[in-house]
Amino acid sequence: MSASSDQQVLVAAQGTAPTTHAQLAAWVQEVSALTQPSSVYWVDGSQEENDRLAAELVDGGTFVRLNDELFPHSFAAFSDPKDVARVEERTFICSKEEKDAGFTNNWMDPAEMKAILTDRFTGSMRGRTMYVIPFVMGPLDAEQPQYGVEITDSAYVVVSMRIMARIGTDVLRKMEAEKAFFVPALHSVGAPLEPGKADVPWPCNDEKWIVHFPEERAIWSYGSGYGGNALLGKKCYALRIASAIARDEGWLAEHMLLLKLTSPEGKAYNVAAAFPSACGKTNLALLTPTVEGWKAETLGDDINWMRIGKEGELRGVNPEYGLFGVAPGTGWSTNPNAMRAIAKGNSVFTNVALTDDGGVWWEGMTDEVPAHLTDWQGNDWTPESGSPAAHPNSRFCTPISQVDMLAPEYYSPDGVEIHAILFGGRRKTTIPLVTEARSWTNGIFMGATLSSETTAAAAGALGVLRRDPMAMLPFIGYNAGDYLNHWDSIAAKANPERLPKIFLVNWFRRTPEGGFAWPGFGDNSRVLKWAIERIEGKADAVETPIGFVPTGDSIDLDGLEDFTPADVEVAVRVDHEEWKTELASIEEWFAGFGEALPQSLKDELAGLDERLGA
Ligand code: GTP
Ligand code: SPV
Ligand code: MN
Repeated sequence: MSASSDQQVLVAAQGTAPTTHAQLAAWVQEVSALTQPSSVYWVDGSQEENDRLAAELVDGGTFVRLNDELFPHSFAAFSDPKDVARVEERTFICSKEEKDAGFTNNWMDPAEMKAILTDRFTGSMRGRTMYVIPFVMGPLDAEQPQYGVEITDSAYVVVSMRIMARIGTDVLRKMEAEKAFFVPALHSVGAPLEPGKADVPWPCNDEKWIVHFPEERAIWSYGSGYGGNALLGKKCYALRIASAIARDEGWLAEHMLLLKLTSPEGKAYNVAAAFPSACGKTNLALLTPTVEGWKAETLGDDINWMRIGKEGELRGVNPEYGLFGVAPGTGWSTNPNAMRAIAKGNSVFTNVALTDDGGVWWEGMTDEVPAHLTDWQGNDWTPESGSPAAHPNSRFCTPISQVDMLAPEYYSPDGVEIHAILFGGRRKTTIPLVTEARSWTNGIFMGATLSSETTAAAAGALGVLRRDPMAMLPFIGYNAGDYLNHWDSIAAKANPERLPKIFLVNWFRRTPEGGFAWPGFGDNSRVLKWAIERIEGKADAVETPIGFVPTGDSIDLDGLEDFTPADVEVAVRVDHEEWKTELASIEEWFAGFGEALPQSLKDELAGLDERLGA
């Protein structure tokens, strides 16, 4: 029997008509013929199914079941040490024309790429189950639900996708009823199991391909089981493919957290903030304000889809369903809200350390370091070991519904009006704690020139300074010049009175002595308070060549020990020499865009040059 007729039998055997959606049925058929799994399974998204898959993952050695009293219904997984983060060098945008991918993306001709991938996917699921996961990014009752279907040969991906996105039969039925378009997202770990061969806990392939076809709205991911490489609803769909859809339809898909703040007077403000990977989004999204009388509520921690509302206001929706947060640095003192969400259970931890009583630990979780652990690579670990117990990009994957401070508007398909946008990066020098943009266009300039030192969230060197426009460098699914033009076009569609104010922030600046110039975490509420008081026209600021920075005493330092207005002045200082160097670096970055750079940003650069003077 040929592989394809073999597969027809399999699909039929799993329920005579698993779907009435003709394109979906055809695609599943085609993929199973190509990848030749031993069975095809349609994911229903139920708790029973999840428990069964988790039990299988425990039996297979992928999952360690955690102590139920410490972390109910929770599991730890440990990846292959070569599969621990997103792989930007192996990430491709395969538009028909190279110029549509632009100079910031890897590109290959779609037909050439399909030929390579077809070869890799041929038989890639042999000996494994092929799971079909119907999902939707954003609420299912949205005006136009954004559907996807991930096909994967990894049960770890199924269990994780159930936390990160709305999945299963409800989604499938609505998709069928609407005969809706869906993004086909194909994933294989690229490790076929030969008959009689034992599986490994974390199958993957040394060769990885994370490939997007923006015109077709399709995703093919091969060789990795980790995070953004494998949970295709997240970065691949909700950012890369969605950004291309958003450009065509006049909206924005952004790498942003969403936070609702209520002032002591009871006025609510929604803040969106774009920081590169591992630069503080989840922490700010789950902030406990240290400043009196202010309330914070979470709307989203990683992705924000923004549209222009009926009154010309900018509105944001979080398309995700869970948190996929950096574990190290998340602790009871820095982020108790995340810790409380995690403690409710129903979580998957990847590459953290195990405690002797069946719990998990990572650097920064508790002030006290356990005397003994099993590190993420399975070795005995003590504080003397000299290596981190948890991988720096280890993650917790937890339902967002478990966040106590979740704003009720999270569930609203219309989202919330955005009142302020922050752009921020990890910079030891130059960039002040906070700077208010001179105008909307000046704010876009801040976003377009955003820069940050690289982190463990992507494979490659750490601490290397790079430009990361709107924190989207690895996630723009098309030409970055077109992306900046798209941002530039938003104002014309919006009500100018309702455009958010834009701020540039840097929680990571150092003092001349080498310590952090700002305490960060919950105290970032003090910076947010200043930003909102700027919107309200209440707080003081100093005009500088780069924008408006707080005066030393305009930041509320009440209750903050050992931190004075003079320290604020250090944190917000605009150093002329540093900015001359920065200007040269921005000129170099802009030169890469050539003619694609919007005129408005050329004008902003010229204005900055002039204001900085000699
Ligand atoms: P991704 O999930 O990769 O997109 O990361 P993220 O932007 O959500 O970053 P996250 O909030 O997880 O923070 C990453 C790291 O930065 C953690 O180790 C935090 O402890 C640290 N961090 C976050 N906020 C602050 C801050 O205000 N000050 C300092 N010094 N460190 C911070
Ligand atoms: C990021 O790197 O920005 C993340 C983690 O949020 S991942 O899902 O792996 O992309
Ligand atoms: Mn992220």
